[in-house]
Amino acid sequence: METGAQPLILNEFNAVGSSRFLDGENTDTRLGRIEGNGGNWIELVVIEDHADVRGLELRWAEESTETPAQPVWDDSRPLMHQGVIRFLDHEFWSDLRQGTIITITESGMLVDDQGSTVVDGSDLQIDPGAGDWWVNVWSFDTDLLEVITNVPGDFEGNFSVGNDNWEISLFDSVGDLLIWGPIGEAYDGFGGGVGSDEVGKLELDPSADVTIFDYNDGTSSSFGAPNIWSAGTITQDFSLLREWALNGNGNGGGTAPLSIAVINGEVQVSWERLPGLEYELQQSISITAPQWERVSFYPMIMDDAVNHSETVATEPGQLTGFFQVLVSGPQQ
Ligand SMILES: [Ca+2]
Ligand SMILES: [Ca+2]
Ligand SMILES: [Ca+2]
Ligand SMILES: [Ca+2]
Repeated sequence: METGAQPLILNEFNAVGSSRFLDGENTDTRLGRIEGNGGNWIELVVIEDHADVRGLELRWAEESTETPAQPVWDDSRPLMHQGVIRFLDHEFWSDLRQGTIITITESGMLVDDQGSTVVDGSDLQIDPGAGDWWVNVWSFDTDLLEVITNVPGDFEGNFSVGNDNWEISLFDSVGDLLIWGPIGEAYDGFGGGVGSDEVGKLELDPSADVTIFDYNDGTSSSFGAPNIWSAGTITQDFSLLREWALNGNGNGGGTAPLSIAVINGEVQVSWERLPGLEYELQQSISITAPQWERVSFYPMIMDDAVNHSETVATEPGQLTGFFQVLVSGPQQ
Protein backbone atom coordinates (compact mmCIF):
# COMPACT_ATOMS: atom_id res chain seq x y z
CA MET A 1 0.00 0.00 0.00
CA GLU A 2 2.94 2.33 0.42
CA THR A 3 6.03 3.42 -1.38
CA GLY A 4 8.99 5.34 -0.04
CA ALA A 5 9.71 6.30 3.56
CA GLN A 6 6.86 6.93 5.92
CA PRO A 7 7.60 9.81 8.29
CA LEU A 8 4.18 9.49 9.86
CA ILE A 9 1.22 7.14 9.65
CA LEU A 10 -2.53 7.39 10.02
CA ASN A 11 -3.62 6.33 13.49
CA GLU A 12 -7.31 7.18 13.88
CA PHE A 13 -10.15 9.14 12.31
CA ASN A 14 -13.52 10.21 13.65
CA ALA A 15 -16.54 9.28 11.56
CA VAL A 16 -19.12 10.08 14.23
CA GLY A 17 -21.77 12.30 12.65
CA SER A 18 -22.22 15.85 13.91
CA SER A 19 -25.49 15.00 15.66
CA ARG A 20 -24.47 11.47 16.70
CA PHE A 21 -22.61 9.93 19.63
CA LEU A 22 -20.22 7.00 19.85
CA ASP A 23 -22.14 3.75 19.71
CA GLY A 24 -22.81 1.74 22.83
CA GLU A 25 -22.69 4.62 25.32
CA ASN A 26 -18.93 4.73 24.65
CA THR A 27 -16.71 7.63 25.65
CA ASP A 28 -13.59 9.00 24.01
CA THR A 29 -10.58 8.79 26.35
CA ARG A 30 -10.04 12.58 26.21
CA LEU A 31 -13.34 14.03 25.07
CA GLY A 32 -15.67 11.84 27.07
CA ARG A 33 -19.12 11.46 25.57
CA ILE A 34 -19.83 14.52 23.44
CA GLU A 35 -22.05 15.05 20.44
CA GLY A 36 -20.08 14.42 17.24
CA ASN A 37 -17.11 13.06 19.23
CA GLY A 38 -15.13 16.19 18.40
CA GLY A 39 -16.25 16.66 14.80
CA ASN A 40 -13.88 16.23 11.90
CA TRP A 41 -10.50 15.06 13.15
CA ILE A 42 -7.74 12.75 12.11
CA GLU A 43 -4.87 11.44 14.18
CA LEU A 44 -1.33 10.73 12.95
CA VAL A 45 1.75 9.23 14.60
CA VAL A 46 5.34 10.24 13.82
CA ILE A 47 7.37 7.06 13.27
CA GLU A 48 10.65 8.60 12.03
CA ASP A 49 12.65 10.74 14.42
CA HIS A 50 13.36 14.32 13.30
CA ALA A 51 10.92 13.82 10.41
CA ASP A 52 10.63 16.71 7.97
CA VAL A 53 7.17 16.62 6.40
CA ARG A 54 7.09 20.08 4.83
CA GLY A 55 5.40 19.88 1.45
CA LEU A 56 3.70 16.56 2.12
CA GLU A 57 -0.05 16.49 1.83
CA LEU A 58 -2.94 14.37 2.99
CA ARG A 59 -5.58 13.81 0.33
CA TRP A 60 -9.00 12.59 1.37
CA ALA A 61 -12.17 11.70 -0.53
CA GLU A 62 -15.69 10.65 0.38
CA GLU A 63 -18.85 9.68 -1.43
CA SER A 64 -21.78 12.05 -1.27
CA THR A 65 -25.21 12.54 -2.76
CA GLU A 66 -24.45 16.24 -2.93
CA THR A 67 -22.84 17.39 -6.16
CA PRO A 68 -19.38 18.73 -5.36
CA ALA A 69 -17.55 21.56 -7.05
CA GLN A 70 -14.46 20.94 -9.21
CA PRO A 71 -12.25 18.04 -8.05
CA VAL A 72 -9.31 19.28 -6.01
CA TRP A 73 -6.95 16.33 -6.46
CA ASP A 74 -8.59 13.41 -8.29
CA ASP A 75 -10.12 14.41 -11.62
CA SER A 76 -11.13 10.80 -12.26
CA ARG A 77 -13.73 10.93 -9.48
CA PRO A 78 -15.58 14.19 -10.08
CA LEU A 79 -18.63 13.12 -8.07
CA MET A 80 -16.67 12.62 -4.84
CA HIS A 81 -16.09 15.13 -2.13
CA GLN A 82 -12.35 15.70 -1.95
CA GLY A 83 -9.85 17.68 -0.02
CA VAL A 84 -6.18 18.33 0.55
CA ILE A 85 -4.39 19.09 3.82
CA ARG A 86 -0.89 20.31 3.00
CA PHE A 87 1.92 20.73 5.55
CA LEU A 88 3.35 24.18 4.89
CA ASP A 89 6.93 25.43 5.11
CA HIS A 90 6.86 26.01 8.87
CA GLU A 91 9.53 25.14 11.44
CA PHE A 92 7.12 22.87 13.30
CA TRP A 93 6.84 20.47 10.38
CA SER A 94 10.61 20.39 9.83
CA ASP A 95 11.58 18.39 12.92
CA LEU A 96 8.89 16.08 14.29
CA ARG A 97 9.94 13.77 17.10
CA GLN A 98 9.28 10.06 16.90
CA GLY A 99 6.34 8.86 18.96
CA THR A 100 4.46 12.17 18.75
CA ILE A 101 0.71 11.96 18.22
CA ILE A 102 -0.58 14.69 15.91
CA THR A 103 -4.27 15.45 15.70
CA ILE A 104 -5.70 17.77 13.06
CA THR A 105 -9.05 19.23 14.05
CA GLU A 106 -11.51 21.29 12.08
CA SER A 107 -12.86 22.71 15.31
CA GLY A 108 -10.68 25.30 17.02
CA MET A 109 -12.27 24.63 20.40
CA LEU A 110 -13.18 21.28 21.90
CA VAL A 111 -14.59 20.88 25.40
CA ASP A 112 -14.98 17.52 27.08
CA ASP A 113 -18.15 16.22 28.70
CA GLN A 114 -16.97 17.63 32.05
CA GLY A 115 -16.62 21.15 30.66
CA SER A 116 -12.82 21.17 30.46
CA THR A 117 -11.09 22.57 27.39
CA VAL A 118 -9.33 19.85 25.41
CA VAL A 119 -8.47 21.83 22.26
CA ASP A 120 -7.93 25.58 22.00
CA GLY A 121 -6.46 26.19 18.55
CA SER A 122 -3.08 24.65 17.81
CA ASP A 123 -0.81 23.18 20.52
CA LEU A 124 2.61 22.47 19.03
CA GLN A 125 4.45 21.46 22.20
CA ILE A 126 5.38 18.02 23.43
CA ASP A 127 6.87 17.46 26.88
CA PRO A 128 7.98 13.83 27.02
CA GLY A 129 9.24 14.07 30.57
CA ALA A 130 5.80 15.12 31.74
CA GLY A 131 4.04 12.54 29.55
CA ASP A 132 2.82 15.05 26.92
CA TRP A 133 3.30 13.42 23.53
CA TRP A 134 0.37 15.11 21.84
CA VAL A 135 0.17 18.08 19.52
CA ASN A 136 -2.94 19.46 17.89
CA VAL A 137 -3.05 21.45 14.66
CA TRP A 138 -6.19 23.43 13.93
CA SER A 139 -7.06 23.15 10.25
CA PHE A 140 -7.67 26.89 10.01
CA ASP A 141 -4.13 27.64 11.21
CA THR A 142 -2.86 29.05 7.93
CA ASP A 143 0.74 29.33 9.19
CA LEU A 144 0.85 25.55 9.38
CA LEU A 145 -1.60 24.16 6.86
CA GLU A 146 -3.14 24.79 3.49
CA VAL A 147 -6.54 23.10 3.58
CA ILE A 148 -8.79 23.04 0.53
CA THR A 149 -11.95 21.13 -0.35
CA ASN A 150 -14.67 20.96 -2.99
CA VAL A 151 -17.51 20.39 -0.49
CA PRO A 152 -20.31 22.85 -1.31
CA GLY A 153 -20.56 25.53 1.37
CA ASP A 154 -17.15 24.75 2.85
CA PHE A 155 -14.23 27.15 2.78
CA GLU A 156 -10.47 27.05 2.96
CA GLY A 157 -9.69 25.41 6.30
CA ASN A 158 -12.63 23.02 6.24
CA PHE A 159 -12.13 19.31 5.77
CA SER A 160 -14.37 16.32 6.21
CA VAL A 161 -14.13 12.87 7.78
CA GLY A 162 -17.12 10.60 7.48
CA ASN A 163 -18.63 7.16 7.12
CA ASP A 164 -19.46 7.12 3.39
CA ASN A 165 -16.42 5.30 2.03
CA TRP A 166 -14.14 8.01 3.35
CA GLU A 167 -10.46 7.47 2.50
CA ILE A 168 -7.15 9.17 3.01
CA SER A 169 -3.66 8.99 1.51
CA LEU A 170 -0.34 10.73 2.09
CA PHE A 171 1.43 12.18 -0.92
CA ASP A 172 4.73 13.87 -1.56
CA SER A 173 3.42 16.79 -3.54
CA VAL A 174 6.71 17.12 -5.41
CA GLY A 175 6.36 14.51 -8.12
CA ASP A 176 2.93 13.43 -6.96
CA LEU A 177 4.45 10.42 -5.15
CA LEU A 178 2.16 8.22 -3.08
CA ILE A 179 3.70 7.56 0.36
CA TRP A 180 0.79 5.56 1.78
CA GLY A 181 -2.84 4.92 1.12
CA PRO A 182 -5.56 4.94 0.29
CA ILE A 183 -6.78 3.77 3.69
CA GLY A 184 -10.53 3.51 4.09
CA GLU A 185 -13.44 1.15 4.45
CA ALA A 186 -13.91 0.82 0.67
CA TYR A 187 -10.54 -0.84 0.19
CA ASP A 188 -9.66 -4.52 0.60
CA GLY A 189 -8.06 -5.26 3.93
CA PHE A 190 -9.77 -2.58 6.01
CA GLY A 191 -11.36 -4.29 9.01
CA GLY A 192 -15.01 -3.36 8.74
CA GLY A 193 -17.67 -0.92 7.68
CA VAL A 194 -17.39 2.44 9.42
CA GLY A 195 -20.70 3.77 10.72
CA SER A 196 -21.74 7.27 11.71
CA ASP A 197 -21.32 6.31 15.38
CA GLU A 198 -17.79 4.95 14.99
CA VAL A 199 -14.14 5.76 14.48
CA GLY A 200 -11.63 4.09 12.18
CA LYS A 201 -8.30 3.23 13.74
CA LEU A 202 -5.03 1.39 13.64
CA GLU A 203 -5.26 -1.65 15.85
CA LEU A 204 -1.54 -2.38 16.11
CA ASP A 205 1.45 -0.69 17.71
CA PRO A 206 2.45 2.17 15.41
CA SER A 207 5.45 1.43 13.18
CA ALA A 208 6.60 1.55 9.57
CA ASP A 209 5.25 -1.96 9.07
CA VAL A 210 1.53 -1.22 9.25
CA THR A 211 -0.70 -2.01 6.29
CA ILE A 212 -4.38 -1.45 5.57
CA PHE A 213 -5.05 -4.87 7.13
CA ASP A 214 -4.18 -3.37 10.52
CA TYR A 215 -7.01 -0.81 10.40
CA ASN A 216 -10.48 -1.44 11.71
CA ASP A 217 -13.78 0.23 12.48
CA GLY A 218 -14.77 0.55 16.12
CA THR A 219 -16.36 2.39 18.98
CA SER A 220 -13.31 2.72 21.26
CA SER A 221 -12.15 6.28 20.56
CA SER A 222 -8.95 7.91 21.81
CA PHE A 223 -8.48 11.44 20.48
CA GLY A 224 -4.84 12.51 20.84
CA ALA A 225 -3.92 9.37 22.73
CA PRO A 226 -2.78 5.78 22.04
CA ASN A 227 -5.50 3.71 20.39
CA ILE A 228 -7.52 1.20 22.32
CA TRP A 229 -9.48 -1.77 21.01
CA SER A 230 -11.11 -5.07 21.92
CA ALA A 231 -13.61 -3.20 24.11
CA GLY A 232 -10.80 -1.13 25.59
CA THR A 233 -8.76 -4.09 26.80
CA ILE A 234 -5.78 -3.48 24.46
CA THR A 235 -3.83 -0.21 24.21
CA GLN A 236 -1.23 0.73 21.61
CA ASP A 237 2.33 0.47 22.87
CA PHE A 238 4.52 3.49 22.02
CA SER A 239 7.53 2.54 24.13
CA LEU A 240 9.80 1.61 21.22
CA LEU A 241 9.00 4.81 19.33
CA ARG A 242 9.59 6.89 22.46
CA GLU A 243 12.79 5.27 23.63
CA TRP A 244 14.77 8.27 22.39
CA ALA A 245 13.34 10.41 25.16
CA LEU A 246 15.15 8.45 27.79
CA ASN A 247 18.13 7.06 25.88
CA GLY A 248 18.15 4.51 28.59
CA ASN A 249 16.74 1.31 29.92
CA GLY A 250 13.11 2.37 29.93
CA ASN A 251 12.93 2.30 33.70
CA GLY A 252 13.27 5.99 34.18
CA GLY A 253 17.02 6.16 33.81
CA GLY A 254 19.94 5.65 31.50
CA THR A 255 22.74 7.53 29.89
CA ALA A 256 22.58 10.19 27.21
CA PRO A 257 24.76 10.06 24.07
CA LEU A 258 27.72 12.41 24.50
CA SER A 259 30.25 14.10 22.37
CA ILE A 260 33.53 15.09 23.97
CA ALA A 261 35.99 17.54 22.49
CA VAL A 262 39.12 19.32 23.65
CA ILE A 263 38.89 22.97 22.68
CA ASN A 264 41.77 25.32 23.46
CA GLY A 265 43.02 22.85 26.01
CA GLU A 266 39.68 22.62 27.77
CA VAL A 267 37.44 19.57 27.81
CA GLN A 268 33.97 20.20 26.46
CA VAL A 269 31.17 17.66 26.98
CA SER A 270 27.99 18.09 24.90
CA TRP A 271 24.62 16.37 24.88
CA GLU A 272 21.01 17.07 24.04
CA ARG A 273 18.83 18.13 26.93
CA LEU A 274 15.13 17.36 26.52
CA PRO A 275 12.24 19.00 28.37
CA GLY A 276 11.16 17.38 31.59
CA LEU A 277 14.18 15.17 32.20
CA GLU A 278 16.99 15.40 34.76
CA TYR A 279 20.65 15.20 33.78
CA GLU A 280 23.71 14.57 35.85
CA LEU A 281 27.15 14.91 34.33
CA GLN A 282 29.66 12.58 35.93
CA GLN A 283 33.40 12.13 35.55
CA SER A 284 35.38 9.05 36.49
CA ILE A 285 38.21 9.52 38.94
CA SER A 286 39.73 6.17 38.02
CA ILE A 287 41.25 5.11 34.73
CA THR A 288 41.05 1.38 35.41
CA ALA A 289 37.44 1.06 36.61
CA PRO A 290 34.75 3.72 36.46
CA GLN A 291 34.34 5.51 39.78
CA TRP A 292 31.84 8.17 38.99
CA GLU A 293 31.52 11.45 40.77
CA ARG A 294 29.12 14.25 40.02
CA VAL A 295 30.34 17.24 38.05
CA SER A 296 27.01 19.02 37.64
CA PHE A 297 23.28 18.43 37.83
CA TYR A 298 20.33 19.80 35.84
CA PRO A 299 16.78 19.43 37.18
CA MET A 300 13.59 19.29 35.11
CA ILE A 301 13.16 22.91 34.16
CA MET A 302 13.41 22.88 30.39
CA ASP A 303 10.69 24.17 28.08
CA ASP A 304 12.47 23.24 24.86
CA ALA A 305 15.16 20.80 23.85
CA VAL A 306 18.65 22.33 23.62
CA ASN A 307 22.08 21.12 22.69
CA HIS A 308 23.96 21.57 25.94
CA SER A 309 27.71 22.00 26.11
CA GLU A 310 29.70 22.10 29.31
CA THR A 311 33.33 22.93 29.78
CA VAL A 312 34.78 20.73 32.49
CA ALA A 313 37.59 22.24 34.56
CA THR A 314 40.61 19.97 34.59
CA GLU A 315 43.93 20.34 36.34
CA PRO A 316 47.07 19.83 34.27
CA GLY A 317 47.73 16.12 33.98
CA GLN A 318 44.33 15.14 35.38
CA LEU A 319 42.44 12.33 33.77
CA THR A 320 40.08 13.53 31.07
CA GLY A 321 37.67 11.86 28.71
CA PHE A 322 35.84 9.54 31.10
CA PHE A 323 32.42 11.05 31.28
CA GLN A 324 28.82 9.95 31.39
CA VAL A 325 25.52 11.77 31.67
CA LEU A 326 22.79 10.10 33.65
CA VAL A 327 19.29 10.91 32.48
CA SER A 328 16.17 10.28 34.48
CA GLY A 329 12.59 11.36 34.57
CA PRO A 330 9.02 10.17 34.42
CA GLN A 331 8.12 7.91 31.54
CA GLN A 332 4.81 7.82 29.75
CA1 LIG B 1 1.02 19.06 23.86
CA1 LIG C 1 -19.53 3.31 6.02
CA1 LIG D 1 -18.96 -0.72 11.92
CA1 LIG E 1 -6.05 7.56 19.25
